[in-house]
Amino acid sequence: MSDPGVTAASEPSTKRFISGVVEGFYGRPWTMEQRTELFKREQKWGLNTYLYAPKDDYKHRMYWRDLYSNREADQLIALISKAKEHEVEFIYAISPGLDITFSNPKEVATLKRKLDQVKEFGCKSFSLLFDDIETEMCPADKQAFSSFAHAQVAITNEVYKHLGEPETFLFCPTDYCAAFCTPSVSQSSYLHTVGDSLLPGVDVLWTGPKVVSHVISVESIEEVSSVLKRPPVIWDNIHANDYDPQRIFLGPYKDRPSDLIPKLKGVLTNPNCEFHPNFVAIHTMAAWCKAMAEEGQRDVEMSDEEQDHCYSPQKALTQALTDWLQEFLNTDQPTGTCRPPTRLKKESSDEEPMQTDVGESSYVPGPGENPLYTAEPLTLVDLNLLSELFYLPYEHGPTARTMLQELDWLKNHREAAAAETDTTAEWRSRAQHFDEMCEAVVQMFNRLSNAPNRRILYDLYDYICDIKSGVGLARAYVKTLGGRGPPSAQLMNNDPEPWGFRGGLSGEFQRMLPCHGNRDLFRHPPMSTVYSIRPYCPEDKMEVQRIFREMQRDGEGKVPTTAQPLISDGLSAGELPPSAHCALVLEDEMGVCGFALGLTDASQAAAKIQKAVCDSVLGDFPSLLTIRLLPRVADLAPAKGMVGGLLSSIRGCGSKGAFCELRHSDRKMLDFYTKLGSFKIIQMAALPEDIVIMGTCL
Ligand code: GDL
Repeated sequence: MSDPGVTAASEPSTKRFISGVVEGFYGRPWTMEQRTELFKREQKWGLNTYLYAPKDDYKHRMYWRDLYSNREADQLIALISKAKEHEVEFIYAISPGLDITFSNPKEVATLKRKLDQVKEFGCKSFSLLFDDIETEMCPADKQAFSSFAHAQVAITNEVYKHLGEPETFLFCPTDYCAAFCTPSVSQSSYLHTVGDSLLPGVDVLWTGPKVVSHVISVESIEEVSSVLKRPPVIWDNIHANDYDPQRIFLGPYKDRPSDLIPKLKGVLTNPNCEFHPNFVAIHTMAAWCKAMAEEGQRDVEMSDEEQDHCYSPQKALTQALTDWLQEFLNTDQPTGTCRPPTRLKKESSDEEPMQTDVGESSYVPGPGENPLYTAEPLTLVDLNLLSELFYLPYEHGPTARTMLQELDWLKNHREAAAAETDTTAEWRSRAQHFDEMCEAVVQMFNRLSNAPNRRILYDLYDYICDIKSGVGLARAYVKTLGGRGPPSAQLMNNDPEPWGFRGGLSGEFQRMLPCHGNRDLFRHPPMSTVYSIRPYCPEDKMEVQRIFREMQRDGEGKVPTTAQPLISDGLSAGELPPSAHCALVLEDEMGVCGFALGLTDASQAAAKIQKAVCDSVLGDFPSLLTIRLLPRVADLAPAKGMVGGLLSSIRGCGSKGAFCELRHSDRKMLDFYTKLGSFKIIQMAALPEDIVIMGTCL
């Protein structure tokens, strides 16, 4: 087999918009019963496709060569016919990329045989997936193909033709998101090969800017479409949770403008591993898919912050939760999962609890005995709270955010709880409110765990237990701060129970890592700009000088011409070379937007330029660092990353400490170093008035 030489048409395909679900996550695949349930829902909600791609199904990926046994065949035949019954297009995907030798005709024949078998089961649509595989080709393939993309495209085109050019045939590239493309989407030779050589009838899957994309913009899709020469089918990982066992996503489909729809070939969500909790993910995505079609027919009122005029995530969520509530109350369970009849508490009544369905054998407590345990029914408010606690990968729901903010405030103002101050009354009232919010979580847990539909509950159980405990610890902490809890509350003593230190070994590893490991959504809301930090190279000199000059002229630290020079100015202007491994640059989409430079030994420079920095200072802080950012860098997280990197190099050279010179007028950097916490102002008699020196020990 040789490299394909097909020219693709750039006309947008006229086939229907693909919408639905991809079962494409790692871990336990869904059961046949769950998949059938999915088809019913898809049909009800107007979705038309299911892509079968469970990563850990043996014969989909690891043992892709093996044919299905008779029993498996029967199951697949039944499933495919169920999909048909519910007007859902069943696409069978196979992932041969772990170990296939592309250039071996026997391998290609094996792949065809496997897909022929599935075709015999009644399947008409297929997909070849090359995600998450080794990108280095084996020597035999290197000989036969000029690149990995050529190898994949050749086999895909051949299989597509072999199967009779099915109406739907999807290809998942190895570089399936912008973050994987080198050096960029528009310059990726891999994607260009796919765009140029993949037959036009084959559609391409794409996850957006990242594997789990926070936002998918129209521009980003236009860019990739022009390289691929066709609109992509989005494989959306927004609700996927296979990468973190502590998270599940119950928030609405969000941050994909509905203007995207006409630019796409389709959208498939790869949701949470747990089947039942995907009600919201799929329901809201279905609402999004309908958004354009229903524009004009509906009167969609948007709040100010919602810019999409066709789709409101908040409204879609409420609608989904309202429908989901009915599912929770559904007692139609397979044997073994049905809970005993519900005993419902009567609302605000002092009569005996209303027992709706107490059978003849039910125990009735006598006078003076314990009353039977009663459960309040689950409410829409509970489900809304549940969704807000387990919202989306880059965002907590509003209630979760408020709880974090309140805990943070209560902790930072704890002196008001300990002694009477101006804020004591406010502290108490906010502590009380925090306690009520925690209680609402506990009540939600109680009502959920009594919900009749045990299948949904069991899928959610670990998560709701976890959050109940997490909230419980925070609540106990606030009580202790307010002097209302025992001082030896679990979290405060030195020998806590295991639930006082959560996260296991993986959590421990994470807590040891700088920045990324300690990242949380509350303190580090996601950046919409992607920054990269890399070592400075000689070609950056001009850019660094340009930024320096620009900042001198009109940046925040604008400098009067009469001002005393700084050592940092010499470094930034290129008059002093930085020490080895002590220079970094920051880049965003537009280019270099900041830099950090350091001198491991600043004594010579100080003697020349800044005599006020005397030996006593240099004894404790022998090194210097400077950091400059263009005003467009609003987020200071990348600057923190640069300081961290530079200080660790300086420390690596054996230095005891480092200082920085700042001008009073440079509020942004003064604020920045102050907030870092580790830098303290160093008082120096002979220092010019407009200069501040801050130092940190290493
Ligand atoms: C991936 C995998 C997917 C997985 C997801 C989230 C694609 C194309 N492949 O990279 O199987 O579920 O991340 O972890 O998304």
